[in-house]
Parts: sequence; C-alpha cells; structure tokens
Amino acid sequence: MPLISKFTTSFGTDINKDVLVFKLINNGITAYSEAVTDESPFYGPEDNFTAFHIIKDYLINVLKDLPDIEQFNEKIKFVKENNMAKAAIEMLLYDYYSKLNKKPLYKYIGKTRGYANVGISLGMDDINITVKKIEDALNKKYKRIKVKIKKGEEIKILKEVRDHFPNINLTADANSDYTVNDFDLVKKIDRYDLTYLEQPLYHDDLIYHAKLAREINTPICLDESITSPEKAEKAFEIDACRVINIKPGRVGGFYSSLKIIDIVKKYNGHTWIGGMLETGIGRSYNVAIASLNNVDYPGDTSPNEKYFKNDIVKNVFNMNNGEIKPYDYDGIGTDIDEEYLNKYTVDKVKLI
Ligand code: OSB
Ligand code: MG
Repeated sequence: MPLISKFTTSFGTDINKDVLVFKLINNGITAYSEAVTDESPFYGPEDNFTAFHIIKDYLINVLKDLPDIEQFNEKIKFVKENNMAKAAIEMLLYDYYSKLNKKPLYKYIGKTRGYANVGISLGMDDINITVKKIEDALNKKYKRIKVKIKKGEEIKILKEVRDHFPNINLTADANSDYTVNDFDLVKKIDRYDLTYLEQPLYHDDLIYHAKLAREINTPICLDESITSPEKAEKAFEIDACRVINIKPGRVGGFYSSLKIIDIVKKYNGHTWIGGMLETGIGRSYNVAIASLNNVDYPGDTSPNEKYFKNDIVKNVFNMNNGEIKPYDYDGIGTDIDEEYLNKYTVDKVKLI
C-alpha cells in the first residue's frame, strides 16, 4: 500500500506498507488482525517473512483448538520471542472473543475514558517541510509532536523546531541510533525541553539507558527495548526510563500490553500507545487500547488519512480536538473495504 508521504527514521525510509493481514472465520464471526512486521528487520529482529514462517509452522497449530486468550499466551511460550508473529494471532483472538461477547474491543479490555489522546510522529525531512508539517498538525489540534532524529542531525532538527514552536509538547525518537560513546552529544538534547527522548540507545538495552538517565534531565522513553512485562519491570527497577511506548505487536499482543500498563502505573511512570504505520485494522486495535484510563500520554495513533489515500477499511477514524473515539461496533469494529483489500493483495494462503 503506497504511503501518502515517505517516512524516514534513523534506520531507513518507508514509501510503501507491506502487511500481513489475518482473517479468522468461526461461529459466524469474522475477525481480522495484522502483523506489524515490515519487509526488513530494521526496527526490530522480525520481518514479514519470519513472522509468516513462525505463524504458519508453529502458532497456527495452537490457534486450531480456539483456546481462550490466557491459554493461547500460555501455550505459545514454547516459541521464544517472535513477539510480532505471536501478537498478530493473539490479537485476532481478542477481536474474535470481543465479537463473541458482543462488546466493542475497547470496552472488553478495561476501564476506558472513551477516546484516545493523539500525537503525531513525523519522519525526517527537509527541515522546512518538517516545520510546515508541525504547523499543519497543530492546526489539526494534535496533542503532542514527535520528530525523528539521528546521530549528528539532532541539534539541527531540534533547534529549528524549538525556535519555531517554543511551547509545544515536543518529543524526539532516535530509534536506537546512539551508542554509549555518544553521551556528551545526547546530553545536549536537554536544551530543547522535550517531554521525553525515545529510545536513544541500542534496541535491546536497559543498562546503558539507566546510565544515561542518571546523566540527562530529559526523561527517557523506551520503545524497542521493552518486549515483555518482565522487561518493563526491569526497566523501572533500574530507572532506565520514566515512560514506555507500548506497541502491542512488539510485546506479543494485548495480554502483555495490559500487564505493562499495570506495571507502569505501579511505578508511577507514563505510557502511551505507539504505531507501526498500521492499516485501519491494526489502527483500530491501537485506538482501542489507547483509550484506556491508565494510558496517560498521547500516542502515535493518527487518523488513517495521515498514512493512506485508500485504506483497506471503509470506516476511517476522524480526529476531533486531538481525540479519536474507538468504534462502537463489536470487536475492533472495522468495516473492511474488500475492493481495496483485493486490489492490494499480492498473495493469499489458507492456514487452517
Ligand atoms: O519507533 O515509533 C517508532 C514507525 C515505524 C517503526 C517505528 C516507529 C514508527 C513511528 C510511526 O514512529 C508511528 C506511526 O505513526 O504509526
Ligand atoms: Mg519509537
């Protein structure tokens, strides 16, 4: 699916979204999910090919007996890591069971405020384009602006953005571009008064983030490093971060995401729901969980129109005053646009 605008991070540029979509039909119920893997393992260790393999050769066997969500999470422990593959199937079960219970997903999973607070994630661009995109986002009432940075470009980007917008809720995401030798450079980011700095160091690190946290005033938010509730617990135990970006795909699904939300609360941290440039299917899961009371910061859950001219759902989200309401239909509530789904489909496999 072509993206409306290219998306550049410290690890690369996306111009298209290549996505695995899953469909489960049972008992007259149709559930959908997507894997948040990409073509290449540049954000984390998985990609579309590894996820497909893990699902086809291991996870589908567990799904066959239609376990409940807890059983599913228990039974797939024999597969180590591969969280994005696991999440795609686990979340399919969340859609299925919330539909079976005739509840919208956002009411099925916890106490909700009824809407998600929305921020925007802007890829790296010519700085004038970034400034223009921030103006647009502020006009649309986004509640937080996140810019992507990389080593050597951070000062240029953040200085320019702060000069134009001295008072906005601003954050920066390095996608693990810095090393333990870059602390002096990273500490300069303190000047720009960020609400937090997202994943400055190695994708799987906690210890050096804790060390950096002792030397910098800007709170650290972890994304890539938090792959499980255990990791979240460890991160807070050693003060590696004050904030966690939860991507349900990265942590193995909703069951782990909900546990992490509780852990963040226990340590008086902050949390928000991230994004992986999802289609309307994955987006509906993200908006549902972002609406929970204990998700206190605005997430990367922009309306569909930021990403795709023609999404594969008909009922796209609208944002009002920086807020998006989850659908009030059962489950994830998406109305699949079969025409565009077919148009973009390059391959189809029946797994069960
Ligand atoms: O690090 O949060 C990230 C997109 C792809 C991979 C990693 C990240 C992102 C984003 C975009 O920041 C969030 C979104 O708008 O979906
Ligand atoms: Mg991130």
